[in-house]
Amino acid sequence: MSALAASLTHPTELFQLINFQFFGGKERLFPARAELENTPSMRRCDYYLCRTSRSFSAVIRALDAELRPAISIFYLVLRGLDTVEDDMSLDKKLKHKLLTTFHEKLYDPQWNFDGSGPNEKDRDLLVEFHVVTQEFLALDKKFQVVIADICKRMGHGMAEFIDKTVETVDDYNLYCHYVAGLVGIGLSKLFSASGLESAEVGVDEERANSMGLFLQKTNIIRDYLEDLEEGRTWWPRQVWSLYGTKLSDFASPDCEAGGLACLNHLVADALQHVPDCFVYMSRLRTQSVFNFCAIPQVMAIATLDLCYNNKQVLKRNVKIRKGTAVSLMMKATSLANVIDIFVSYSKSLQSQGVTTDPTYGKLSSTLDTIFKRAEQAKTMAAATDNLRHTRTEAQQALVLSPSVTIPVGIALAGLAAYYYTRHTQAPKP
Ligand code: D61
Ligand code: MG
Repeated sequence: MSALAASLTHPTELFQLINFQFFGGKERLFPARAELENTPSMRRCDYYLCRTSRSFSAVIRALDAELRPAISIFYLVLRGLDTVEDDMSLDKKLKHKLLTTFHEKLYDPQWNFDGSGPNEKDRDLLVEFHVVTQEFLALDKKFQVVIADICKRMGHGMAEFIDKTVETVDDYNLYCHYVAGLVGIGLSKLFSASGLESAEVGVDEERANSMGLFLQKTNIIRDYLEDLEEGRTWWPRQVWSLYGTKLSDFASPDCEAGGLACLNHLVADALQHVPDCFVYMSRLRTQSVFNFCAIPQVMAIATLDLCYNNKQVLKRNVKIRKGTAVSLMMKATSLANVIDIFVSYSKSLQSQGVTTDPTYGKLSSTLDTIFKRAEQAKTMAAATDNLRHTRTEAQQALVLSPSVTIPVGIALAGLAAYYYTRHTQAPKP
């Protein structure tokens, strides 16, 4: 209800929110797939997927059958790994050992871990991790090798940063590569391996990496205060030292000007990944995969626009309205629409641009590049948007939609009754 209240001043959002929540908008965008959760451990994994991710569970669950189990397990494996990384109560040596050997645990269906701190929100995922490994071992080998390889590389990368702070912009890019770029790379290889996307998607690691960096940098920018309070920081010193003497100073009102300039610097930096994201998304040919990739991206550009030059970021958690999120999700189902969303937020950023910021030039030129690439992507969209295939519409109509299942059910029952009476009739004399 508070979400509805927050959108009261935005009538179109309010309309979208009500449509989404009460008039089947959610089910149309995230169709309930024929139940794939046919083992107790897969049902448990689905429970953990929904519980550990508000933002990714809906798009993952709407994926086609070829990908849904592999990507659910990929998510849970990395969420488990991230729970180890994020736990500041763990002994550092143990943490290092766990992170670097986590990929081996995937082949041990008995392995669990109950040593996470009591306040770790996903500690019970590790306590019951055998449900994840059991389902991991049930996946096709071609998926297992991708997941285990990414888990190994991410774990080693996270271990590298246990004692290392993010000093340079190179460190920042490297850390984001480990925790999110590798997710993009792994996902792309899973897409290609499933046959739902071309080989090209899985081979171009640079574009896949950018998809992850754009999402992770947006999180890091937005979570400034939350991370600071938890005693860790991902804003690179090379950037923040241009604007202040201590990163935590930005939270105090006297250092607000420096804090905002630093924030704007990081927003301009994150926007550099957008052209790669356009190229990446323009290659996707399967509707459910497109939605899965595009929805987080449009949330990220909306979040960057909200964060830009916004002192609230330095003082409390900021979040886009639920109504905005729902409107964006509903729209982000074609490349043309996704590009429009990016252009619209880029114009907003352009109009807010602080001309006195040292990075104003950088922001402007990055936005200009985005506008140019958006033009090119739109011509691409005109040719490809209607080629994308929605595997499930036909299947779903047959399997799930009551408007089909009820009449089909009645017809089948009638047919059965007809054959029954014919074949059980007494033979004619
Ligand atoms: C297309 C679609 C989705 C994509 C993508 C391309 C490329 C990359 C990503 C998703 C990953 C984006 C990560 C952004 C959110 N950041 C985090 O969750 C941080 O942890 C990073 C390490 C664990 C990554 C787990 C993950 C996330 C999303 C997935 C996935 C795995 C697998 C499949 C699909 C989506 C962050 O977490 C903070 C938190 O707990 O809230 C942190 O610790 O910094
Ligand atoms: Mg983490």
